[in-house]
Amino acid sequence: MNNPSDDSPDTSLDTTPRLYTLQSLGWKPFFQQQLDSEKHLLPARVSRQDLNRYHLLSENGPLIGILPGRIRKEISSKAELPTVGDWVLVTPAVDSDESQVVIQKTLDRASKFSRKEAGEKFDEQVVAANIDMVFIVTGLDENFNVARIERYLVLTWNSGALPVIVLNKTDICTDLDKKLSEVEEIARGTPICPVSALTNRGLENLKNYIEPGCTAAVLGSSGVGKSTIINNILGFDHFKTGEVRQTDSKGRHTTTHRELCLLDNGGLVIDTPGMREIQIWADEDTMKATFEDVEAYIGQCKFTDCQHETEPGCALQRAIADGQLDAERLDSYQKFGQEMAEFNARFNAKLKSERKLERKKFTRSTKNRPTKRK
Ligand SMILES: Nc1nc2c(ncn2[C@@H]2O[C@H](COP(=O)(O)OP(=O)(O)O)[C@@H](O)[C@H]2O)c(=O)[nH]1
Ligand SMILES: [Mg+2]
Ligand SMILES: [Zn+2]
Repeated sequence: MNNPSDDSPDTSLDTTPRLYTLQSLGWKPFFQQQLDSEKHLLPARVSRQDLNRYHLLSENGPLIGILPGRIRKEISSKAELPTVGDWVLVTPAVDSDESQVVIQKTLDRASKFSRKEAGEKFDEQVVAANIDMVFIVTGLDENFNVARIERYLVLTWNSGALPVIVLNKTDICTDLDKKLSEVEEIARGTPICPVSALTNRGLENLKNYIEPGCTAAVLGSSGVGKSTIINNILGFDHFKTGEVRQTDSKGRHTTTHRELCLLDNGGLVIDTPGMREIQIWADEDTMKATFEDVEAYIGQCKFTDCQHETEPGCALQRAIADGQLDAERLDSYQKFGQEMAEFNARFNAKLKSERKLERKKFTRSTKNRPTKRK
C-alpha cells in the first residue's frame, strides 16, 4: 500500500503497480555519478519509513527495503540512516517475495533538512533528504509567529534547498496585509504565498513552484494545514487531516509519519508531522547569511566589544533609531547568536568524543591483530 496513488478514487480499480522512471522520482546527475561504481545494484527512493521497513519507489515499482544490522552497527549518528527522500541501492532479498529487498548503501545526499533531535540528546535528525524546496507553512490564526518562520528559514538555508513561505488559512484572517508586511520584513526576498487550503486560493501557484523531478518538503507546526494543502494539490485525500483546538489553533498530530508522494505535474512532495521544537542544527555562516541585514552593521560600532544595547556609537541602535533596521531583527539575531555558541560548543564536544571512540576502536583492532610467529 505504499504506492501514493493507491488511495486515489481514479486508480482504485487499477491493480497494476505504477512504474516510475528514475527522473520522475527525482534522480539527478549527482546520484548517477555515485552509481557508476555500483552498477549491479538497483537505485530506489525512500518514500516512507515504518521502523525497519522502508517503503521504496523504484523503476521496478514499489518495494519494501530492509536495513541489515551491519549498517546499523557501522553508523555513529542516526542521521546516517536512510530517511525519507534518500536514494538507496538495493539487492533482491533471498527467500522472500519479489517486492522485498535489502538496502546495501545510502547515496550521498544532495541536500538535507536537519534539526537537533527533540529532547535532551544532542544529535542530528534529518527530517527530509534530497529536497529542492522547503514549504514553510504557518497558519494565519493563533499559530502565526514570525520568529518561528525566521527559525525555519535559517534551517532551510542550511539544508541546501530553497525556502517558500506559505501562509495558510487566509479565509479566516482579518489582517492579512499587516501579517504580510511583518513576514516581508524577515523574508528578505524569499517568496511568500498566502493560500487557503479551504478555498483553494493560491494553491495552483504553490504547485507551480514544484517543477518536474523536484522535491518539496512541507514543514511547519501541527495543525497549520500541511496535509490539507498536499491533498488539494494531489487532487485526492491521501493524507489524514485533523481538527485543531479552538483555543490555541494547535493540531493534534494527525500526521504521524513522513511520506513522499508524486504529483500529476511531475513534482514530488513530502508531508511531515508537525514539529514541536525546531532546535537549531546549522552552521554559523548560514545563520549570519540569513541575517545579512543585521550583519551589515556588525563591526561598525564605536566599541569592538559592543553589546548593541545602550553603548554610545552603536551602529545597530543607530540603524534602529533611523528606521533602517527592525529592533526585533536585532533581538532575533542576538538570540540566534547565543544559541549558535551553545550549539558549536556541544557540536565540538560531540566531534571530540567521536574521534576518541574511533581512536579506541583503532588501537583495539591493531592490538588484536595476530602477530607473525618468528
Ligand atoms: N479555515 C481553514 N482551515 C484549514 C485550512 N487548511 C487546513 N485547515 C484545517 O486545519 C486543520 C488541520 O489541518 P491539517 O492539514 O491536518 O494540518 P497539519 O497538521 O499541518 O497537516 C484541519 O481541520 C483542516 O481542515 C484553511 O486554509 N483554512
Ligand atoms: Mg498533517
Ligand atoms: Zn553596537
